Amino acid sequence: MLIRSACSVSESEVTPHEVYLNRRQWMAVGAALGVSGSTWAATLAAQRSPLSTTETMNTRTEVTSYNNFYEFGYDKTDPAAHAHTLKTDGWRVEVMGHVEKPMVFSMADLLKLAPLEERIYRLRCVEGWSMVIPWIGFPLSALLKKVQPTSQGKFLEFSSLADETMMPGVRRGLLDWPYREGLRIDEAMHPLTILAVGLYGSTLPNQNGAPVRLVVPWKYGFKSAKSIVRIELIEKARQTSWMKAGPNEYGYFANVNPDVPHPRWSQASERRIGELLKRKTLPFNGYAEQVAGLYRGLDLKRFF
Ligand SMILES: Nc1nc2c(c(=O)[nH]1)N[C@H]1C(S)=C(S)[C@@H](COP(=O)(O)O)O[C@H]1N2
Ligand SMILES: [Mo]
Repeated sequence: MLIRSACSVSESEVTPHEVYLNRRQWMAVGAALGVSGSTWAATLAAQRSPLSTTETMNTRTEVTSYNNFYEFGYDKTDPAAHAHTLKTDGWRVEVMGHVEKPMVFSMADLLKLAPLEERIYRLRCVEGWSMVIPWIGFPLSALLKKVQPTSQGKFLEFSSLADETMMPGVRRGLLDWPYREGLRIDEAMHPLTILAVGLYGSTLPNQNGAPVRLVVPWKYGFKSAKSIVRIELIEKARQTSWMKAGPNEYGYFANVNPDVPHPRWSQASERRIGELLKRKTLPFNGYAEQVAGLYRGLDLKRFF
């Protein structure tokens, strides 16, 4: 049995908001990603999406020092300590399988798909903690529109980089590598689902999944694969790395659900990093209004 839990829903702030960096800083960000200044200039108008939560954000230090990234070790502090060995220059993301137009995207190609937005989302880890993170990204649907899934492209499989020369956790075999995750096509097309390339107005720190990672805010954090190198459109869902690691503990959907306990702990509440008292976990992490319809008729206790 699995679980899911949620944080809280909130009304969006519609006021446009300029991301924090000045032009010179954005140019430096672009150079770090190997993207031309003009591509980044186009992102200067990046605004806060109305799909953002208005809850208080976690600090940049919290967001970048308490992480799960098993390729760099088990402990929450391992990614910040060890992910500096990850090299992201010349990064490519291959999109293939049941698509009309298989493509290999550079970071510059990805940034041309859609304007970048700031999306402040709750992230609820299956371990019982949560954070509020200001991501910079764009809807995954923009990439899918480009490659055009065929009628057989019913699910997506995401693969993270698995390079043992840069990733000590891969050498140690902590999971079945590469880290693999999956979404149903309608989940992938949902406007809340983004590919993130930054946070707090800057490119993604390595420990948060540089240079590009998935963010699916109504699902447990483990669904949001980091440092993605491949997206395959497939006809039947495949087992994910976490399903292989614990078939009774981690389901394919992994929707946050306070009513479905993890076999070893409740998912009814969560600790927001930086707070002492626990909060109630909300169904679909507080995004039920937007996403519950995707699962109409599905027994979420069985399909956790
Ligand atoms: N490739 C990869 N992606 C991953 C993980 C991982 O170990 N490897 N951990 C997941 C888990 S369990 C969580 S909670 C989130 C954490 O994201 P954050 O560290 O940016 O907050 O990343 C997810 N993505
Ligand atoms: Mo997690």
